[in-house]
Amino acid sequence: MPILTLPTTPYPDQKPGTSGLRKKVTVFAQKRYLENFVQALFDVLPDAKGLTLVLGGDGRFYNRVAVQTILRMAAAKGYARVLVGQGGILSTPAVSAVIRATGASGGIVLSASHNPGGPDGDFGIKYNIANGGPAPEKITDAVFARSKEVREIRTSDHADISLDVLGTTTIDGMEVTVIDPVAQYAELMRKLFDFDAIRKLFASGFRLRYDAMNAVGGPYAKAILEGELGAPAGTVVNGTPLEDFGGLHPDPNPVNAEDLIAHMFAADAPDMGAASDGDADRNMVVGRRFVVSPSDSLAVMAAHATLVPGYRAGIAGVARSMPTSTAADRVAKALGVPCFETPTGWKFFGNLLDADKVTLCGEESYGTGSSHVREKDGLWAVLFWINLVAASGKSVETLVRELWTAHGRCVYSRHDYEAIPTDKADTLMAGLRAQLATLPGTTVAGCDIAFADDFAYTDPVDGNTSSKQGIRIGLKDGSRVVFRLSGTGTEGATLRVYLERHEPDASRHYIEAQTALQPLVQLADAVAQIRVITGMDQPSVMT
Ligand code: VG1
Ligand code: CO
Repeated sequence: MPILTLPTTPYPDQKPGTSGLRKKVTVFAQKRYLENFVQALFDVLPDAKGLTLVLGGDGRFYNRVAVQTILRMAAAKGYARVLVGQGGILSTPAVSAVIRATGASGGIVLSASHNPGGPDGDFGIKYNIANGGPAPEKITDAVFARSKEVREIRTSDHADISLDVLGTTTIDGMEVTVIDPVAQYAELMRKLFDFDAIRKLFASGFRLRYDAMNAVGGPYAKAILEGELGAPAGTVVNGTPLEDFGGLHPDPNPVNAEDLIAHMFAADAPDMGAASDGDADRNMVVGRRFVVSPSDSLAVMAAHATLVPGYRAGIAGVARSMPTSTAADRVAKALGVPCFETPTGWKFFGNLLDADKVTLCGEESYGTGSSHVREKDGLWAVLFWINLVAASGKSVETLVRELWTAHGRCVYSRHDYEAIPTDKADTLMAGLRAQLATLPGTTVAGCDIAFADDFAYTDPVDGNTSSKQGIRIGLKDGSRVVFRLSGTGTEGATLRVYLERHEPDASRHYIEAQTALQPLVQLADAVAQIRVITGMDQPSVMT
């Protein structure tokens, strides 16, 4: 079959955001929209002769079409081999695991992660490099630049291949191997966790409810929890990946996973609840009638890591994204290991992990992970927690309350204002930036401001800098408010306001977070004029 060169016209809007290029399916379905982006990527990457590419996605609408298109283009690029998940399915952490285990040169993840799916929903594409992690900004910037110039698509005219049967075929001399999406990942989990102890825990009657939100986490959770660890059938709910996630918003937080929360607060609640997102890299952990904040989750994992076989030797350090609470910093300090603060997005953790500066990483947005892959990993985090429960004999709630007793509670919440007209969101951020010099030393809404800045990061490994990563306002008592605009949304702009207050007084740990954070909410509105500029009285989502 010949390789074809097809003319194309560049699109101006193919700038990757926090995690790849995400757009409405209707945008991706435009003529050669996907092809242009993939061509821009392939133009930026070196010669593919002899190299292996990993390919898979979260199964959402358009996944299968995109897989076939990319296979044909990969053949034209000259890859020796593509490993594609059966049915076109691979979770984000599984792509990372497969790249690392097979020595592939990189991988393409087809997902818009936590964004809704279906014909009217979102689609996304992301490139991961040879370490298994998201491409750094140097690459994503180059791809964007190239996408504005791309005039030719190189592809094969080979017919679609079957994605449903395991085995190898070829497209124009390129081998395509359809792999079991779970096998390699499960192998890695067996190495990290005490499967025997977890089996005993389930055998003793421990009850878990894992809500895969009709997304890609289902097959992984079913195979490992029910298949290997003896969790009863039905432990994993919403476990079959659906093209539209059954209408669910596969973002595992108490608002979108309300059904799980209802079960966890019922009279006969299971011992532990968990959920993962569209591409299974996020996790929410819930105790019986007790919601765990993702920032606390990272801190608990760091504090008890040595209870888990894969981390028995201790952790080298911890990294968290800037808006994530400082709970992990406090644990790291007590352990005598460093804690790094990075911009939002997993791509900033890659260098720290590669250089062995950190072992555990986390974000406030329900993402936790470790050096086992170069992505956040939903099921891994859930297995980590189950392993902690098994090894300590303590409940999820007790593990978190002990963290608060030892280090104080970092009371935390994120308020999202969604679908703001972009010009208004820009006005709001510009207004904040204009006040940075004058805010320190003043008192606003009863809060004494110590500092105000726009977070900038210099990567300690390669020296690359990233600026304008979020406005921070810090108070004299250590509380802080952070403002940034989302880089994953596809409708207008989303303002994220992150609120954190440290409460050392144990008698006040029971105060509900939204109540305890009210003074900071007032401060945020006073400095950013959120209600005036957006016309919104309330956040769209509070987590
Ligand atoms: C959000 C989260 C961020 C996360 C990113 C990708 O980005 O805040 O912490 O890394 O999503 O997660 P933003 O720019 O919208 O705030 V995933 O699971 O959607 O790939
Ligand atoms: Co995700």
